[in-house]
Amino acid sequence: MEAPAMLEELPPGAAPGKGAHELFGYVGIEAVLDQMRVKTMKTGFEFNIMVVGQSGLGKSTMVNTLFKSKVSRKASQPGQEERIPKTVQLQSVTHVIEEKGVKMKLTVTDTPGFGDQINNENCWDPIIKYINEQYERYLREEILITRKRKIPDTRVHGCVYFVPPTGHWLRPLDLEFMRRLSKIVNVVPVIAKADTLTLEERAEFKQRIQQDLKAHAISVYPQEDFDEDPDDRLLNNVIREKIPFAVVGADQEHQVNGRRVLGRKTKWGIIEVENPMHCEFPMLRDLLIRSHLQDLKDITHNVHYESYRVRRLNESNRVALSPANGLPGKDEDDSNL
Ligand SMILES: Nc1nc2c(ncn2[C@@H]2O[C@H](COP(=O)(O)OP(=O)(O)OP(=O)(O)O)[C@@H](O)[C@H]2O)c(=O)[nH]1
Ligand SMILES: [Mg+2]
Repeated sequence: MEAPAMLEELPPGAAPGKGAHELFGYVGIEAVLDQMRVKTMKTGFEFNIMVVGQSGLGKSTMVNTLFKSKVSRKASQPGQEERIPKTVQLQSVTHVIEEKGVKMKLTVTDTPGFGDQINNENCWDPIIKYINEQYERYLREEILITRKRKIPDTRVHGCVYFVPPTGHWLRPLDLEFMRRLSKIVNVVPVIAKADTLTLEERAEFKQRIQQDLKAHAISVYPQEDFDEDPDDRLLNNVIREKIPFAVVGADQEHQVNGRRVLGRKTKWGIIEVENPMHCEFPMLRDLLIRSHLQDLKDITHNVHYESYRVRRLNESNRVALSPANGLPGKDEDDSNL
């Protein structure tokens, strides 16, 4: 009740802003930051990643790498060999990670690799269907008259796309796949199995991929259009130069100079996945989990989900107005994506 009383004390015509501070004295608005912090700590937050790419590029290994690396500090037994089977269906792994009282529910969705068939037409369909299904789920909760206070969020905030380490250009299949994905989700491309390329090959391949993406107008994360201010642009420009990250995945731990490291043991040494001198997995993890987590969530909600929502609601309106109404099948809207 105090706020309106204070407003009434404003002299008529007094402009808020310049003189407002002296007029009200110290208000202490920054206390809201503490409130937001406490609230986030209580409720926690959800973050969902998906890995996509041709068969055998190390997607499942990368999911394990992510969970076994310092993200969750879930240690594995050294020398324990578990073969990762070929992924045959979409499956999600969830871990609740707690750090300094903040809880994060991290879900990584592993997808079956494509490219095994002679005809790879429409191999993106199951992935695109899954992404849209999560938007649909959220939308259905959101339009309920009695909404949940917190709608469970299964929407994919970041989609890591694995590019085969050919060292040439992007294949038409990868271009088409990423083109379709980038319209509905944040795509973070990576060069898979980067240990198979020399440092020069990596750098050259990276440049070619960047040129290819530009030439085909495929906008991967962080998208230039969504930079919020010049500072943001500066930071994201640095990241854009480094994308796609050349990553190596491993889920085995080894002893190196008395330290336990996650890496791939070869005849000529151990490739440490968490060592920035060896590969760019740490950059990928930092981008996803640390520096850009909230931004990935914001773009998913404000851009990708929003365009899905608008499209769906327009569609429903059209159907409701047309004489032969009846809601469209859920899959029908996937065709144009
Ligand atoms: N050299 C190298 N091999 C890797 C790397 N990551 C995974 N592998 C190996 O590649 C093989 C396939 O790995 P998976 O993780 O099963 O590949 P996937 O992409 O999940 O395969 P699908 O489930 O068939 O799509 C395994 O033998 C892994 O050990 C890597 O970064 N470098
Ligand atoms: Mg797999």
